[in-house]
This record gives sequence, C-alpha cells and structure tokens, in this order.
Amino acid sequence: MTDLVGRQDIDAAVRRAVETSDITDIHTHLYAPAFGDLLLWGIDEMLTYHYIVAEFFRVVGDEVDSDRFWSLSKAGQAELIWEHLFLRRSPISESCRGVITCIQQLGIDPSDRDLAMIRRWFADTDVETHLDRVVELTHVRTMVMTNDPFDEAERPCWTDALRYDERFRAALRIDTLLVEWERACAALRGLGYDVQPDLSGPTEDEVRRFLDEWIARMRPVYLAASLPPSFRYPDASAGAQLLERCVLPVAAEHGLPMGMMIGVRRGVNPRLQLAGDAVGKADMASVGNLCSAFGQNRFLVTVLARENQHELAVIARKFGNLHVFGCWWFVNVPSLTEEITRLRIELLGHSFTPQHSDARVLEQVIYKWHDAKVMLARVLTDKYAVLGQVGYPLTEGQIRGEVANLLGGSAMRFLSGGAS
Ligand code: FIX
Ligand code: ZN
Repeated sequence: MTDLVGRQDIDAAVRRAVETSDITDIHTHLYAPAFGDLLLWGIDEMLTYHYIVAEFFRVVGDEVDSDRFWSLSKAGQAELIWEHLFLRRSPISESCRGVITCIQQLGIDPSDRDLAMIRRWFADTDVETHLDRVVELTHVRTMVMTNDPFDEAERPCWTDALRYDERFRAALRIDTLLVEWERACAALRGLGYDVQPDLSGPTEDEVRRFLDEWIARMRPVYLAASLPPSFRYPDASAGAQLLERCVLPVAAEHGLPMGMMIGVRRGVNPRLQLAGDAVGKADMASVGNLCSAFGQNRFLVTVLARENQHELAVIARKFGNLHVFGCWWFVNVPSLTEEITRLRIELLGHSFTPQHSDARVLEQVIYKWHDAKVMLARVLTDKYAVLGQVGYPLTEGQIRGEVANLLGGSAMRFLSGGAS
C-alpha cells in the first residue's frame, strides 16, 4: 500500500477528498435552465427564501403585516428582509448566514452590506454562466429536481421538445396523489383519467396509467412524496391504498425507488405561505412495515423530526432496501447535522447519504454544500482517527472512494438498483 495515510495526516487527506470529490445532490427544488423562470437564482430570491421569511415575521412585529408583505414585489420583500435581518440585526441564523456565505464564496464583498451593489453583480451575469460557476465552485455535478405533474406551472414545460441539461435529473413528485386524493382525483379527471373519489371502477388502472405516462415523459431517478407525521402503513386511507396498489407496483416494475420524506405538518400558520410548515414525530414502524411488505421495492427515506432519526437508522440496519438520506430542513443546522451524521456512521457505516441540499434557489447549493463538507470532514476525521489508533491501515485511495460514496456515489448506486 503505497498511499498509506499516517495518523497525523488523516485530517488533511479527508479534507482533500471532501474538497475534490464530485457531488450528487439527490434532492433539490432546482430546475435546469430549460424550465425558464422555474429555476430561481439571484439575491432577491435568496433573501425571500421561505426559511428566511419565517424569521422575518418573528422580528417585524406590527410594522408589516403578512398581507402587505405578500402584496409587495419580490424586490420589495427582499428589501424589507435585508433591512430587518441583515442591517438592523446581524444575520446570525443559519439561513441568513447562508446568504452571506454564498455572497462571499461568489467573490462579492459583503462588508459594505450594500444590497444595490450585490444586485448589480447579479444583473451582470446570465443564468448559464452562473450555473457553470456554481457547479465549478461546489463540485455539485448532478442535481435531482422535484418534478410535480400536478403543478400547473411545471406541467406545460414537459413537452416532447423539452431538452434539458444532463447535470439535472428528474424525480417524479406525487404528494398530491398520496396526501390529497380529493384534489388529485379532480385534477386527474381534468386531465382525462377515469378516476373516482372512492377508488372504484377503473381508478387504480388509471392511476397506474398516469404514473406510467409520467415516468416515460420524465425518466425520473425515483418517485417521491413528502408525508405528514400521521402517515401510517398499513392503513385504510386512500393514500395508503394507492401507495400499495398503484405506486409501489409501478415503481417496482420500472425499477425505481420510492422517496419518502416524512414528518412535515403543512400550513401550521397559513399566513406565512411556504414558510408556514412545521414538524411532527412520525411513525417509523410504518417505514419498517413497508420495507418488509414490499421486499421487491426500494425506499429512499429521510425524516424531519430529530426524535425519529435514531429509530430510522436502526430500521435501515434491518432492511437493505432502505437507503437513509439527508438532514432535511429543520434538522439541517450544524448542531444537528453533526449529531445525526455521527449516529448514522456509527450504525450504518458508509451505506447512507449524509446530505442533500433541498436548495430552492441555485446559489443555496453553495452554502448548504459548504456546510455539509465541513461537517462531514470533521466527523470522518474523528472516525478514521479511531481506526488509526487501533492499527487499521488507511490509504488515500480508500478515503477518496469512501468520501465519494457518501457524497452521492452510494445514492446513485442505490437509485440504479444496486446496494447502498
Ligand atoms: O417537501 C419538500 O420537498 C420540502 O423540502 C419542501 O416542502 C420545503 O418547503 C423545503 O423547501 C424544505 O427544505
Ligand atoms: Zn424538498
């Protein structure tokens, strides 16, 4: 072994591997430029990210009510947020600090706190050049989108003429089908599918036909849904019935994993719009029930509640058809990502994916992956150091390979039918 890493060099070897590895971001809300305005980017989009909007409403008091805020242009909203969260206060929360990290990493000087100057910098660039720059800066070379055929803004983009950048991959998003069957039923009828609210008649065949058609159109790498804490399997609800009789059989037939993000309580404060969702503890036994009952299916799962993380990792030890991924949304904060990643390495070794960005605005991959890399390097250095202490010979090549797996290699293998 010529590339043996000495105990004192582990830290540098891990940092080198993390810094140079290509990354696959397996869950984002980004779109390829071919989707036009659906790809959000630039400083005003960053400032009006729903993570930040929630923080804005906490501090603004009676000065700006929610109706007035939502009636403003995006630029107007961004200016208010800049004033309250970046000038009157230091942007110390994770989502606010993330904006400053992005600005700084893009080579813009944040020290003047000058929004007009930052806007000019973005006005001087175009989306294609900017995307190349973000990819080079982060090494995030593949981004999995969130593609919802029930979304009126997105559906028309999926014409035969749509040719999009191979750095983007699709994920067929079906929350409406699984969580809001009444709405899905009406939408499907509008699209010409013969479905009934009580699932009778040809409904199941028609839902399968809908899924087959969208799989053919999008060529997704997985199917996905965000689910509430109340999600249970088995269950008599329309969603659980459709999952069992339509979604999972179709997914298995096409060799596609089912992505499940569990634990979101939607619209706890509807006045905050997208920023109004919260978290609840979910039922991890249901995840185990699915993995056991559908051994021919593969499941990609993340959970929103800190309280669910340990049980999910334990269930993943029991089922090879379960791939745990990401620290999602409210657990994507440094104190918890480190705790969760350590726990997962301790229970699962390398067979999981520590992070995804969930970026909604292109530049967010910069700060979210910057943070994920720093955290991962710290945790891995500790874990390898312990191995070194007990005499295990680590090589640079092995460290590089294992880091690449954790940064997307393992997920991509799982997505294409292999083991984690
Ligand atoms: O369901 C999801 O994919 C969530 O990630 C989003 O609904 C959420 O708004 C979000 O952006 C979290 O990061
Ligand atoms: Zn998401």
